[in-house]
Amino acid sequence: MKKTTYLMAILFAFYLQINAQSMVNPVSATTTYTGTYGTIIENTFNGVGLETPTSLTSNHDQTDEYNSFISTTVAGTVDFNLGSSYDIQGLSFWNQNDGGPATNFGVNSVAFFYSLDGVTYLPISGAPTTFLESAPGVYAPEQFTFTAVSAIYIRMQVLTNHGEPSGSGFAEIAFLGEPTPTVGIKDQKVTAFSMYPNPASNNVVVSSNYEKATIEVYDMTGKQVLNRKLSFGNNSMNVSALSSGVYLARFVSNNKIDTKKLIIK
Ligand SMILES: [Ca+2]
Repeated sequence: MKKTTYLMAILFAFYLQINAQSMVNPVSATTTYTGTYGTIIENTFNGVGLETPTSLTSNHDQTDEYNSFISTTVAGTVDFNLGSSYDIQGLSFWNQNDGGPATNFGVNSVAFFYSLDGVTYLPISGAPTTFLESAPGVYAPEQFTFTAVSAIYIRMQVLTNHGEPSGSGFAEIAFLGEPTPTVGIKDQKVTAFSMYPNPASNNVVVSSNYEKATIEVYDMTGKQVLNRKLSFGNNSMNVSALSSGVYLARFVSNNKIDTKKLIIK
C-alpha cells in the first residue's frame, strides 16, 4: 500500500471513530419545576428552536414561549429520559437568550447526575457546574465533554440563575454519546471489573481488569458507603459493615466507568 493511501486509511478510520459519537436527544423528561409564560419542558429537548435539530453545534433561535422553558422558581431538577442506555460523554447547552423574557433567567450553577433505573442517581465527574449568561445575539451552545457514563437518565439540578428572582429558563439541551454496546462473548475480556460472591455477606473479591482503579459503593439513596483503591487482578473488599440490601458498585479508572449491582445478604 502506498504511504499516502495508508495515511488516508488511518484518517478515515479516525473519522469513523469520531462520528460513532453523535447527538442523543432525551425522549421525555420529568421536572420539579412548574412552567410559566405558556412554556413546557419538552421545548428544551425536542429540537424546536434549533436551526439544525440534529446538530450539537447548531444555533438556537431567539428564545420564546414555543421553543424554550421558563419556570416559576429559580432552583429545580429536570430528569431527562434517554429511552435506552447510552454511553454519554458530553453535552451541548443553549441557555435562555435575548429573545425573552431576559437573559438573567438563564441557568447559572448546576450539578449533573446519571442513572440506569431513574431512582439512584450518581454524580457525573467532569460535567459542567456553571453555564454562562447568554450575550445579546449569541445563540450558539456551550459544549462540554467528560469521561463516559452509561445512562438511561440524566438529571440536571439547577442551583442558581443569572439574577432574575422569579424563575429560571433555558432553550435546549442535547447529549453526546452512542448506544451502550451490548456485551457479547468476545467482549467479555474487556469487562472492567467483576465481583464474587454476589450476594455477599463479609467479603467480596473484586477483580479489576485495569491498573489503578477505585471502587465506590453507594446505597439506594445515592450515599457513598465504601470507597476502596483497586489494583489489577483480585482485590478483597470487606463489606461486613454494610447492612443487608441492594447497593451500586461503581468502578472508576482513567478511561472506564462501570456500574454493577451488589447485594449484601
Ligand atoms: Ca428549544
